[in-house]
Amino acid sequence: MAEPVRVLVTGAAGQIAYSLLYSIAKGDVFGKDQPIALVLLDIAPMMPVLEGVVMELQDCALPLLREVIPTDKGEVAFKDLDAAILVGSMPRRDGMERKDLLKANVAIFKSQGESLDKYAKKTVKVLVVGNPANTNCLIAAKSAPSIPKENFSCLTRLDHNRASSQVAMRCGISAEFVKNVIIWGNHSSTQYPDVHHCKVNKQGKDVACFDAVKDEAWLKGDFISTVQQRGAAVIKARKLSSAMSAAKAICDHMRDIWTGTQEGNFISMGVYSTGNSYGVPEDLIYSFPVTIKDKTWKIVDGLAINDFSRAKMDATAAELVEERDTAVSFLGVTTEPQPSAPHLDAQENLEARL
Ligand code: NAX
Repeated sequence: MAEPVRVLVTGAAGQIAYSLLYSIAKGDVFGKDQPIALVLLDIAPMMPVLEGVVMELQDCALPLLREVIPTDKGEVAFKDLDAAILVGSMPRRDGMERKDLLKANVAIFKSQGESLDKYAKKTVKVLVVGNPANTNCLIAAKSAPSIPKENFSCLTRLDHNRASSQVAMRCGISAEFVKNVIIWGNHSSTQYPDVHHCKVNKQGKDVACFDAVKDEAWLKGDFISTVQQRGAAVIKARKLSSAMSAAKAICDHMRDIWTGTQEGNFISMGVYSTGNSYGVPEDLIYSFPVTIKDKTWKIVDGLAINDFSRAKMDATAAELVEERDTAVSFLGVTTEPQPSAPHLDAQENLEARL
């Protein structure tokens, strides 16, 4: 059997991790024959809760799970990592300004980026989930200069899956028959779910999404707002943010990095923009359509972009530029992150969580 892959999950005592860890530990992400060492990072006050999570993982008696390492220390958590899934972040507290939230997260992701730089393998693949995911990812990447920026990505796969599923339900088919939706931009309500290149497989034949759905007004209206607002709708209904679907999307994202995308399919993820694709400004983590081979992503270039799409792609880019500029201004002046209070009332976090 192969050597174990060493995988870090941060925010490991939280609700997404509770859905995520079982799937990783049983082989859904890194392969059914790939042993795993799981490193679980959370903040010091959460160590007793994390102990319970460790007990449950042990009680699953999973053949691939070789080791579980709970910790609140960066030098333990980031050591020799093959993969890092950064879920934990500062949630919005009552009365907290957006700027203060960003500042607290810059402090967390700067420090985690520095730890990656210092302790992880240079080949480590880093997936940022904690919100604001795109900007947190950029800050982590900037703080780890010895690791290629291409090794960093942020999660927009949940938005991608939401979009595929909306189209599938509209056509009365399974989501596996919908491919190549695109999420452009920020994992926020300015994201642009785009179906202009999406194909729906009907009776064995690929049909353009607009022809399969036959409702342009819906595709250009309610479909987009439903996907953009889906996180808020889940919070309203569940009084907690998406966790099961977020965990599934994290698995899809990391599995595709590890094993590649299928021929002819692309998926969405937030990756580093060099300014050379689709007129998106450089130095942003922006969600693009990508294919993945040999653990390396490539933006799908050359897709036609109409005026409708252009305006929406630019709007979400503008939001990211502003967020980046504010975050970068905090880089030199960040204070130590305070321990966050997890499991806050969901409504308080509404704006920060999608
Ligand atoms: P929870 O509040 O249940 O758990 C978060 C955990 O992170 C807590 O145990 C907390 O103690 C820990 N934590 C906080 N600061 C930390 C630090 N500096 N180092 C290590 N651990 C730390 O939140 P949960 O529902 O699990 O959501 C986690 C994050 O995912 C949130 O930021 C949320 O907004 C974000 N999401 C991102 C999504 C995406 O598509 N990109 C979708 C789902 C989710 O909303």
